[in-house]
Amino acid sequence: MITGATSGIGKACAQQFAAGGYDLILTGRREERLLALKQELEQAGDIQIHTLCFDVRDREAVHAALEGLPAAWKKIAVLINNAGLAAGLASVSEGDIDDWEVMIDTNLKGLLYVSRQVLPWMQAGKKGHVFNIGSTAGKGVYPNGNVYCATKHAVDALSKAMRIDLLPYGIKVTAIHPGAVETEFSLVRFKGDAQKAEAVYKGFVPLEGKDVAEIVFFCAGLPPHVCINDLVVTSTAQADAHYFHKLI
Ligand code: NDP
Ligand code: 8X3
Repeated sequence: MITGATSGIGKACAQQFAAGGYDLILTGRREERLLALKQELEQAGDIQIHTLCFDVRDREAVHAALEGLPAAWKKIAVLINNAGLAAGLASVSEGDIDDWEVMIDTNLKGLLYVSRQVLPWMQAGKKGHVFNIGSTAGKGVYPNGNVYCATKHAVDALSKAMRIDLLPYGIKVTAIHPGAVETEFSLVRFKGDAQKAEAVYKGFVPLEGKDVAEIVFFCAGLPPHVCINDLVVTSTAQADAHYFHKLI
């Protein structure tokens, strides 16, 4: 099951796991994209795709969508908590409080709502693998990134905590912390301003969604006794949350 499969890292994970023969539950708010991806992936391989259209911020909708899954689909082997976003880039004194709410509700509470629903099913089967997509912004901070960075620090903390809680059930928890990946992320952050979004990836070769997806797939394929707990991956031009070597 992949949250936020309509774009970027989540979509690339869907393509990667589909190519690896996994049946998939794909979620997001943009139904037409989910259906197009389902058609593309089912045509390409002998797999089944179940799509669920909901907003991860909507606690009732998360519950209803997942409870409504047919029993066979509730045997989730891998959960990729990927849905997330940044909204705005401004100092704490100037930030838009609505943007803060959206980031906290999506990146933190949404991840919790989905996990709260799926984890008991994994626990019942005494196996499973949870991937939380954090960020280099969860390991360090950068100017005006304040609340986004705080949500990703929280994802980092939750991943550590989930790992401990799930240890008795043999469930793996892998936190993946990518640096800059060229997706719709910056377009969303800058509210559709394509020029601002493109500028983020100028002067260096950023990661692509596929780069992250390949790593997630590799981690998911490790033997049952091996777990990569925490993984930071950046473009070769990025050293940490803040420091880039850009040729511009
Ligand atoms: P995209 O904007 O390309 O994709 C974001 C995905 O999240 C979309 O599928 C979107 O689906 C989904 N999503 C967002 N809000 C909601 C919501 N409220 N309910 C349900 N789904 C939602 O960005 P990325 O692929 O880059 O981002 C994926 C994850 O990776 C995020 O958690 C992001 O923070 C993280 N990340 C991104 C990096 C980057 O540089 N791009 C680097 C490090 C981490 P829809 O709009 O259809 O609902
Ligand atoms: C997304 C990458 O650098 O915009 O997490 O925070 S960054």
